[in-house]
Amino acid sequence: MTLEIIGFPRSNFVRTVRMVAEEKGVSYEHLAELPHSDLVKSLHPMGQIPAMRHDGLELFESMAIARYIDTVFDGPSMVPAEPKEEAKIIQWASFAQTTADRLILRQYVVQYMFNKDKDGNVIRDEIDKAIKGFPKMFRILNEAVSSGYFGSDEFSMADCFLMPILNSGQNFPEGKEALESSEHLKKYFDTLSQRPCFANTAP
Ligand SMILES: N[C@@H](CCC(=O)N[C@@H](CS)C(=O)NCC(=O)O)C(=O)O
Repeated sequence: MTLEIIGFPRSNFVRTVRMVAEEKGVSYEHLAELPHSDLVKSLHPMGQIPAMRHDGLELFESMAIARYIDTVFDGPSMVPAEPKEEAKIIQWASFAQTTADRLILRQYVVQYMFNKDKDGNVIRDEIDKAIKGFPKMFRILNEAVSSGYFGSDEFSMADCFLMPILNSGQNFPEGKEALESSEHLKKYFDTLSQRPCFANTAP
């Protein structure tokens, strides 16, 4: 049965799981469903994306989906085989999925996109709070990519979690400034932007 990845392409987490599939060379059907569509609600108790169907299995949560695709299909492994190295990659992937996503996507990007007054002007309060956390967050990320990839000197699942978040953040002024003033992170972002798994999943 064909792998189905369900979720609107602008979602960073949908892009993460598509990047894993692309990087491994797994063919899949992409159903570009919005959160809370009837199909998504039938697959995820909170109506969130991404969701996945394959061979009788229904799954949600990007980490579970990414690991399932990595384990079940042929192609290059997205985590190292050595347990300590694997743990480090999952550590950074989880850091991106939880802490970096919360600050850069939910508390910043989403505010720019959806937190507007009745005249359509962005309400700055939440954005101004979020950007206070940028220096520390971007310092951590800058250091973590200094060997070329996220927490590693080889491409891994952690990069599939981080790249879509950085990409969304740099669409807005303070995110762009924070990325451009982080030497290693800027180089990392520019290099990985050319990688087919990222380029092929552009929204
Ligand atoms: N922990 C979940 C988070 C999924 C998530 O937040 N998805 C967003 C889109 S990027 C969504 O569906 N938002 C709509 C909502 O939360 O109601 C995962 O990693 O898959």
